[in-house]
Amino acid sequence: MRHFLISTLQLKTAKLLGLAFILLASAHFTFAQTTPVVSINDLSVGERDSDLFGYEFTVSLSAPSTQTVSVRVTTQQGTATDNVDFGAGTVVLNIPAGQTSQTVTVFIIGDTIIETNEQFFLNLSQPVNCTIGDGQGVGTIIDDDGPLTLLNQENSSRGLAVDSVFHTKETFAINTGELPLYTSDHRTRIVVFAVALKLAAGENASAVTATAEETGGTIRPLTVEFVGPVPNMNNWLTQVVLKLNDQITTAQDVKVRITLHGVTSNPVTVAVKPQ
Ligand SMILES: [Ca+2]
Ligand SMILES: [Ca+2]
Repeated sequence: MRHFLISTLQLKTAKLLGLAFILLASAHFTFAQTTPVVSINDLSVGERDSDLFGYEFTVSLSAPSTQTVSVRVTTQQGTATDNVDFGAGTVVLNIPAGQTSQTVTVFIIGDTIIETNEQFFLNLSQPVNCTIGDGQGVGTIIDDDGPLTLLNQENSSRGLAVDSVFHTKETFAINTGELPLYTSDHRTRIVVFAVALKLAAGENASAVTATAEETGGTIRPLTVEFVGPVPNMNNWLTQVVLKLNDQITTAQDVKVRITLHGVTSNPVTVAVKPQ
């Protein structure tokens, strides 16, 4: 792994802010004759509340080359601001012969300001021994300081929810009888997905409570069994596993809410049915 320093001016800025703005690049191995096409991916990343946290973009070749390939990668601010929301900089990536990708780490600067999601860009230029395909990576910084929010299905008040074992969608059977045999109580667990769910240090699922509001208005508690990040989502999405309550005795839509630190989320609708 190599460290690429940026410009002197940016470094001075970095020192002023007490931050070290560097891009890290690391190479991956894997070989071709024709001029490869170089591209960069897009990323959505979680903001966090303080300090810097690095996220890796991947610059990849359409095929390995027999020559060293290089391309310049430069950050560009969009709604996200240079050296306020992310560490700005530029770096020349060399991809040695036979290799097909390198990663570029961009450091996101956490804050506790409520704001909209913000974007910045990573632009590819000055290709050597390659041509540029998708030359712009879009970085979206997902704010985590706004209201605790459960995700809906697109254009719907219905919750984004899946069975925790089978990943099937609603309707969810509350009591699955003899099947499945994964739990002795045969009660279904569902996963709902939240943004801006921030556990304090040392906290776990016990800090979160959940309810299901029946169509008649009765509030049923739901046991919160797990709260944690969704893997490979760069820390912006949290999964919450809820055990359904068999005091709900008729098939219906219920409104699910979660609460953390005295703040309750939006309701999302989920269809359930007793077995
Ligand atoms: Ca934040
Ligand atoms: Ca923020």
